[in-house]
Amino acid sequence: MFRKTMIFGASLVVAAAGWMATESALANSPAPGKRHITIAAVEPKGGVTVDQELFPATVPAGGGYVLKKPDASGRWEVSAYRWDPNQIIVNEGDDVTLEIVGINGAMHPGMIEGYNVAFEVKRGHVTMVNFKADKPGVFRITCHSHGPSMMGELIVMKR
Ligand SMILES: [Cu+2]
Repeated sequence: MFRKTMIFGASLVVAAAGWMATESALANSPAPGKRHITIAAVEPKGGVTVDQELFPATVPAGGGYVLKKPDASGRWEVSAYRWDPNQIIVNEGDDVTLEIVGINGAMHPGMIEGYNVAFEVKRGHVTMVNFKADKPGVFRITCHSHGPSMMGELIVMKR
């Protein structure tokens, strides 16, 4: 009986510690700070020959999806331009720096909608984008040349 009580008591302590950790995380959202996030402009690619998989008729328009017709050996390729990562989460009030490197694609004319922050990313170059996250909400990060696949989200959590 004593042993059972001890185990039960220990479980209660563990449960209480877990509850307190959750409560304190919710109660103390971090003070506004500096955030530095690295993003890459990339183009993942896949390919196969027509004897294994049929060549698809189309991909969505906009420049973000690229479909290469079968070559002499019957191999076709598909790729999509992307921001990687494509979801950026910060807290309201943060000073944000996005360090964006161009890996694939000659140039990406980008925009954070709602914040009216425009930028250009060139292959082999690093573009620094600085702004204060003073408006909570979800804002699209677009590339004018590679829609709809090169679309990310800036999520600014309300303080
Ligand atoms: Cu682009």
